[in-house]
Amino acid sequence: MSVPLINSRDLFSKHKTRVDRVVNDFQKVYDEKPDFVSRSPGRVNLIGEHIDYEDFSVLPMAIEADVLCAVGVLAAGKGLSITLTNEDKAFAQRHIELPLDGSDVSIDPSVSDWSNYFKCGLLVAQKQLKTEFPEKFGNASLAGMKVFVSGNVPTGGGLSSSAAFICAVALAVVRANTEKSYKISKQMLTKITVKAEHYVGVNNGGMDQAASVCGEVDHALYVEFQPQLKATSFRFPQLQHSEIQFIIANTMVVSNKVETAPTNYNLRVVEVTVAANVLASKFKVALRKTGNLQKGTLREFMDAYYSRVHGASESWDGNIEDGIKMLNEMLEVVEQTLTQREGYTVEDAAEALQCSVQEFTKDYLTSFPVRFDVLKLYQRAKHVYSESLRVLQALKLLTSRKAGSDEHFLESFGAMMNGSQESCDKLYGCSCPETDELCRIARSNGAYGSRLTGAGWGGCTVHLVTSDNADSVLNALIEQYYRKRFTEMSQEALEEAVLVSKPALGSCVIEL
Ligand code: NG1
Ligand code: MG
Repeated sequence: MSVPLINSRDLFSKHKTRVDRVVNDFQKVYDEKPDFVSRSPGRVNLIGEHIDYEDFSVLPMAIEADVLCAVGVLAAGKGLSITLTNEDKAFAQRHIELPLDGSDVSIDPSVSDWSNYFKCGLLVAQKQLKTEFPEKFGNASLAGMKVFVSGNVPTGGGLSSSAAFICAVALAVVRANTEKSYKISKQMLTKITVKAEHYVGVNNGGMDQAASVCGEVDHALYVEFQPQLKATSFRFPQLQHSEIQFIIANTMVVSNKVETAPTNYNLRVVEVTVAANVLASKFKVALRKTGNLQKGTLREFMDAYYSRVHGASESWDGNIEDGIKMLNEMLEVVEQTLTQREGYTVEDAAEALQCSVQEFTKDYLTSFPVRFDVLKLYQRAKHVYSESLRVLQALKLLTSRKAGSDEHFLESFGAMMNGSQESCDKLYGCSCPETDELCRIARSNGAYGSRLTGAGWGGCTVHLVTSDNADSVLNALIEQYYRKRFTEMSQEALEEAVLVSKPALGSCVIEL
């Protein structure tokens, strides 16, 4: 399926107002009309945190908050540069010179600047265009562009403003450099943007891009990464008297992913990678080690272990019941194998992998900067397997709900969300006191389940409610959290910080 092309006349009024505004703003800055607008939304992850980079499936949905890029394409001979303007004055105007010979733009990950994210989207789009149209783009520059960006996904908030921005940019670059008849597929746009943030030093998985690109109105997504990337959309079950809803509440604690990566995000990726390899080495199974960054995942270990121990010729095919059985067995294996509960020093880890400290350092600690005293292999692996198990249980509950009361459904799904939060906090160490507080308030005022969403260490939380009790949970959060902590907060800011969210459309190009 290709990324949709939508005529601005067909947009719903709320979206239309935003698109009209960005078109107007473009005109004010550049004194001409843009050619088109590209759009990509943020996402909220319902369950399945920190497991996408281990190739386990996740359950996110795209949200209405999004990033819009109004684009004017420079005609041939009118310059090979990109001018970038952001509606938010905190992000100053930038110029990017496009290399004449079509070589890559340079990205310096040590400098924290918003234009780096633009360059990430630009770079992956360019690589794709070079692969698909080598004659046109092999040794030649892309078209110059004027861009006006407007985003309302909170940054550093766990709603994936970065993926929304990068996906909107990559889409804009492809659109600006191809014929009108050319349409990029959702799968291709996801595939190329998944690795884009690696250029700014974040070793992320692919959930955010898949959700942002593939989102559908009123549908959540089940995103699988193996054997290939696949997003299946589904509706929430109908309740008898009310409707399932999700509240998103921002802690207002901003976690800058790039700056905190060495002790937070990238360190977790290292810990689970080392855990997978220690398990593989103990059970004498081989992991597929492809490329420089990919050094084996807990999913690969699970597949390899199964083939080896159970003599199966194939690995797990995604069947829910089989997956539940296998993940339970993995939890047992972790319990018995990763016995150093207090953590592994570099020496301990090297010993477990039967290699020297130098080799260990070279293999695991040099691709992305990390800082730690010990690697918590037991805790991190236990989180990944138990969280993946919860995703399958949640999916089963969502898709095969025959009998059972609404209350039973809400309580079971909520319990999984609460279990996820507990695991993120205790085993993965990615919660924070503000997140805990929002979850406590929501639960004690009727939310069925509450958890952090996105990478954590601040950012947003998500809460399962129904249309019957959404207002009372919302009010409790406002009174007991926001009004108490942020006495000066405007109504507008409050409405952005805490809201009932609906599954929304993914990436699209808007024709004017
Ligand atoms: P956020 O915090 O929304 O950027 C990050 C990763 C995801 C995933 C989640 C944790 C990026 C771009 N995204 O999401 O791939 O690993 O954390 O589940 O870093
Ligand atoms: Mg992000």
